[in-house]
Amino acid sequence: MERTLVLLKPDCVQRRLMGEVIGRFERKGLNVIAMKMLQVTPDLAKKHYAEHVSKPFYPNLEQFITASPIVALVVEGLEAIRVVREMLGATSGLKAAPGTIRGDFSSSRQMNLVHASDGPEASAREIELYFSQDQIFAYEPTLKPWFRADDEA
Ligand code: 3AN
Repeated sequence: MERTLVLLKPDCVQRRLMGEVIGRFERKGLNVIAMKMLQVTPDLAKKHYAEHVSKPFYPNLEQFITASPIVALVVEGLEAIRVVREMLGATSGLKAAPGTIRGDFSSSRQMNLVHASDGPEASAREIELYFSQDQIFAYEPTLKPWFRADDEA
């Protein structure tokens, strides 16, 4: 099982797309094991986007991500990090394939609706930024036998 951090960014919340996006993860068979609404502070933005802080586009990125509340989730599933990234599609909504979340609902690189961790190290680091251990609920979904066979783990 893998865990990945997902953020429904300000544009996703403002455009009333939270249910659509969370619904796609649920219908795929992924497990939402933590969720909260929060307003990202400039300090948290700098930690989250540490790799982008020195880039010229960072001030705009920080302005956007701190402008309005977001929803943070921890999503769990087999190969969840790759699976969720593929469900989001390419970074720019203009390049993202139809059928992906960004491909279907975004036409922007900045307002691309959803963030998801891009690897196991990022996922561990990002989950810790947003959630304490007691805010994460590992539970076995009772529907599991209807999502995959026993030998698929
Ligand atoms: P992803 O969200 O697919 O992981 P990242 O982490 O490369 O994409 O980028 C995060 C955000 O940083 C993007 N949504 C965008 O707002 C901004 N960004 C990334 N690369 C550029 C760029 N070359 N020019 C402007 N903004 C960028």
